[in-house]
Amino acid sequence: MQIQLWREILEPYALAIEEIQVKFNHMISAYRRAGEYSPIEQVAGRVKTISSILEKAQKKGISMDDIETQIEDIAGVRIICQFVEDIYRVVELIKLRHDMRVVLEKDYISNQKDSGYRSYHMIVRYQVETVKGQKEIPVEIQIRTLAMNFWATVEHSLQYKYKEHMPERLRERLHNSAEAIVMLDQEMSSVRDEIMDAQNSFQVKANIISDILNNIQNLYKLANKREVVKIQDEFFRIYNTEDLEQLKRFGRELDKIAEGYQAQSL
Ligand code: 0O2
Repeated sequence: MQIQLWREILEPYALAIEEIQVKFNHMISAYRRAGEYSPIEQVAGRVKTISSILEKAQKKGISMDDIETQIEDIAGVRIICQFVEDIYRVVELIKLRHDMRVVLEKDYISNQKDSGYRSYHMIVRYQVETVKGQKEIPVEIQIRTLAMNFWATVEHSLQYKYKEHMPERLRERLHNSAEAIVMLDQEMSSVRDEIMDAQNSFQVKANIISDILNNIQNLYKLANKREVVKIQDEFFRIYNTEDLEQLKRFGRELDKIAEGYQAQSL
């Protein structure tokens, strides 16, 4: 890695991260639009700063020329899930993809690190198209629960502050809190089905309401205004009953009415 060119060298890494984030975010929206539970809750990405790249290279005794081949987390994507079960589902989904090739997996959930760190890591190789041609980029994907992420974020900042000199009492507290996080994840998993049901019906309701409102808005352009106002009043009446089945029926009937008007307008 030529240090004076580091901005240029890191560009394809930034591109890889942007593309991968778009793809995972699209996956979240696709699940939600279909009224299904998304195993991915959030996605974030970053290119390692040049100072952390140099620090890691120095720590691991990697020469400047070998940085690009030896440091595999220059591009990093973090996937946050609600439940531990979702992490393994995401791992399988990634393995099925044709646009990223998994070259390494580290399961720090089954094999918790001594620090207490838990997360599932994958190194994938991802191809980008740059103005200079194609380039295959290694990307580290860290998959963890919201609870694991909370712990790792706090611990990471303390590590940054103390380096190798973390006070023993603090280290012990972090160990204890890591155990509490394991328990929290287990507790949440035990009510996973119930939480997923609640979230699904929330999403289904949101999708139905959005479809109904779209139809009503379109009908304002196509149908008699008095008739649309009547439909709208009926929608508010059903909405206030909080009866999802009635709302679904109303949505289906409105679809037919909207289709009828659309056919007439052609
Ligand atoms: P940053 O700032 O997040 O990029 P290592 O030899 O342990 O330094 P290795 O072998 O390259 O790292 O891979 P490993 O162990 O899978 O860890 C890579 C990344 O996982 C780290 O990147 C952290 O992001 C995260 N990680 C690993 N162990 C811990 C831990 O004990 N606590 C926290 N909070 N995060 C951890 P970087 O480069 O260390 O840091």
